[in-house]
Amino acid sequence: MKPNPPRIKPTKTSPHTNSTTAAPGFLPSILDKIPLPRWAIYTIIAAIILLVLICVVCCCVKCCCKKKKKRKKVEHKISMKGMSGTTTTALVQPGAEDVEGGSANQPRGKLQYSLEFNASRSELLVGIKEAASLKAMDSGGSSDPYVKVYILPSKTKTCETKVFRKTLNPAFNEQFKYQIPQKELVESTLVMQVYDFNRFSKHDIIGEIRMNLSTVDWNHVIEEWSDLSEASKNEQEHLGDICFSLRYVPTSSKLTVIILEAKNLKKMDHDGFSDPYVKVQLILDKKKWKKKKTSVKKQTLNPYFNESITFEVSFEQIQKVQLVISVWDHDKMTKNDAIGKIYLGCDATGNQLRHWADMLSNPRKPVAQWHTLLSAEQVDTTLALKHTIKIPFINKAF
Ligand SMILES: *[C@@H]1O[C@H](CO)[C@@H](O)[C@H](O)[C@H]1NC(C)=O
Ligand SMILES: *[C@@H]1O[C@H](CO)[C@@H](O)[C@H](O)[C@H]1NC(C)=O
Ligand SMILES: *[C@@H]1O[C@H](CO)[C@@H](O)[C@H](O)[C@H]1NC(C)=O
Ligand SMILES: [Ca+2]
Ligand SMILES: [Ca+2]
Repeated sequence: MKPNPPRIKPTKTSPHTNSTTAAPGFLPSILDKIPLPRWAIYTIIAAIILLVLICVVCCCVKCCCKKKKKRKKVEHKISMKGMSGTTTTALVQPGAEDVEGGSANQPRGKLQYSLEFNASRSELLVGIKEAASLKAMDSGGSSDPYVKVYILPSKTKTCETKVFRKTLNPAFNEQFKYQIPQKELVESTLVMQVYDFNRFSKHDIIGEIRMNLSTVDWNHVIEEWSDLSEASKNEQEHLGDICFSLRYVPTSSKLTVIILEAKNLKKMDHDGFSDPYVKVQLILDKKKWKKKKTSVKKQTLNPYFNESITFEVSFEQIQKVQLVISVWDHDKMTKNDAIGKIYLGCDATGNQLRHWADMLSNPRKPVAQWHTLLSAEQVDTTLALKHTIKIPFINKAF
């Protein structure tokens, strides 16, 4: 059955719908038939238009807010009680390296690895063989790949291969050993992440492989190629920010670091907090030289320190020294965990280099700045690479 042709319904329906659907020519005659004064009808029409307008505006505002949220986070970081107004990210100088990392489903390359489990020794051997057709992360059309390996959920031991400079097909050929009982093994996930090393900025993740170890047949040695997939975002976590001031007095050879405060530190303990303290260390001629610590602040992710640490550093030494600042979680029973780390010095980069340079160009004046913490492994890798000329194996514990 065909539906009735659309018609303007007679006066039975409310005057609202009538007045808005009527054709302009009929408008005056229809208005005359409605038992309401003209001004009342116009008011009703105006009210309807206003309502529609408000709805449209509301929808627009909602859409915009979603987009702005991301930006707000960044703005928050920058305005963070910033002492000198400089940004806190380490990505200050993208320079030649660190091209923006493309779309999600672009191929990232593949990785060849091997797995072997010896149940009687509770020993898992993870071999990182080689990678092929890796995605280029640097502007020269290349990457500086290395592989990071760890096992979830424990994540007690993170292993890394050497960095291979400027290649998309590195042959790593390294093997890592994990002590893990079979019972735990089958409840674990193995994560292999390929990173692009950057001297001047944060290391980019090229891609990763996640393996559910409960599904692996351990009767054979496994050796295979797998495509890298996009890294899951939730693990590239925020470690926290730290604010400190630097002051150098050349005439008295005094370098003073005032650890002011830290913010949004990563939770390290089961109670949802950390017990942070800050370690300040100087490296000179590739050796650990001097070291001091702040006190421990109990159960907080936003500790306020305001503690001053002074080192004697001659004017000649200040040109060569590296200042390593790390935030740690104090634990009574177990080993203290590193939350994050950064280093400054004439060979530092980005935000860190700028802070150091500001200090040197303003002798006797304290210069304060916020910094975003990087992972300890990442900073150690960078420092190790700088040191490879003399010390091939760097001690990861510092
Ligand atoms: C596991 O380790 C034990 C002790 O070293 C060794 O005798 C055994 O052959 C190993 N098993 C496998 C499957 O490699
Ligand atoms: C691993 O696979 C097993 C069996 O398919 C499943 O029960 C378990 O939830 C998976 N674990 C993870 C972490 O995905
Ligand atoms: C930080 O410490 C200095 C010196 O100990 C002190 O003079 C200053 O008042 C402290 N600042 C705050 C905000 O507590
Ligand atoms: Ca690079
Ligand atoms: Ca703790």
